[in-house]
Amino acid sequence: MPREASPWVHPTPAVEPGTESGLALHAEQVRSWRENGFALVDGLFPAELVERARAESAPLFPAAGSPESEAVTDYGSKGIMEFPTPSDAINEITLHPRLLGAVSQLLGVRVRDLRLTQSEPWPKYGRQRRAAGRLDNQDQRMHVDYPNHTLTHPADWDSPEAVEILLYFDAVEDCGGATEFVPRSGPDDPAYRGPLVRTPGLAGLEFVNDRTQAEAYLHEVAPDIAQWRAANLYPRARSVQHRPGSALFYRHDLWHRGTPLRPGAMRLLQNMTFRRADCEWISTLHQGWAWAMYRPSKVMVKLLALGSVEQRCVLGFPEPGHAYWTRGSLDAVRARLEPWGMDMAPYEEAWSQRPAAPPGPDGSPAFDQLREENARLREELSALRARLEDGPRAG
Ligand SMILES: O=C(O)CCC(=O)C(=O)O
Ligand SMILES: [Fe+2]
Repeated sequence: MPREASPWVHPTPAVEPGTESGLALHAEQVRSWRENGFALVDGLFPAELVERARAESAPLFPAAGSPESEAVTDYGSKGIMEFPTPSDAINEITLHPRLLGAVSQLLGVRVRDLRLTQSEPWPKYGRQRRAAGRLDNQDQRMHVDYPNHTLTHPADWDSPEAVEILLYFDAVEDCGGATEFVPRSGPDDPAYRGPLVRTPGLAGLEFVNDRTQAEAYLHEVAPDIAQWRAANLYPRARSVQHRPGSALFYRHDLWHRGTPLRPGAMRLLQNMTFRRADCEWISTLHQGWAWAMYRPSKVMVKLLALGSVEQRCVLGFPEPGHAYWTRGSLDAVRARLEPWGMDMAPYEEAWSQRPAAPPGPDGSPAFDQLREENARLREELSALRARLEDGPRAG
């Protein structure tokens, strides 16, 4: 019996750029994310940027309908498009002030207190075969994303730690395969009464991605879980209606799944996650930003040097006024990054206005002060030496 399509959820427009409030999301979008677990938003990015991101990414992946595409059976870009990517547009989207602003609104923290942990465009294809069998992602089982993002379990619903995003580069009418999700109805929603472990891959259950095989497996080994999912998750699914540039803001604890694309179609989207700086148990999915600093393209060095203070913070760079900054580290980082255009002024300024260091426990001057005093004495000494050495020649 063919499955009935789930009811659609349509995107709502973001705040117009340049509006006085400077905010990116409307209050209702923030409320929906905080209470119902999702906000589906249009118009966050300029259309031109979204088009460019697609144009710069698509050629790096197998073409729609190609034999190679039949072998792409899971999430990801196989490393080739992990942030920082060869596509300027993908990188620009990742650190776009409107996106960072939206995430900061959702989590209720400053942009400086956000950290990027995932940014990667990846393709999905409407394939003839389910080449990966139980692990195939064409028709996914209902799942939550937290198991491979965090070492723990998402904190209580009202203390969200991270925002995950699917930014679509296609219209759902063209590619099919709408993402489905289960909106949380409120604090008493049985689907969201934790712990969220009634899913393959967790709590002793094997990992199975394919919906049919996952539910059959659960039916066999944990029939109560299969029944619970059949009653509480699948019937309540809603489908994401998207066009290029629509962004689904969701959470690591939102039930959702990918559904089969139209045969022969390709869908490209950019997956991103930002966590709160204090949630270290949420891992960075990629190799890490410093690892990319040696790339011949210098893409990472430039992003860091030419980015804003906020954008650098999102990559883990210490903010102005952070204890990392001392006379020594300011000079050293300047030496490393100024040749690439880095402006150290905000860091210098915060340092020059730093409060006096409190004395050590025994009343002795603090380490920082001693270091400064040492540096001053060293300078005096070398000036004296220079004068002594110059002396005889001058005289
Ligand atoms: O393909 C989709 O629409 C959703 C993908 C997804 O949820 C996942 O890969 O974890
Ligand atoms: Fe997912």
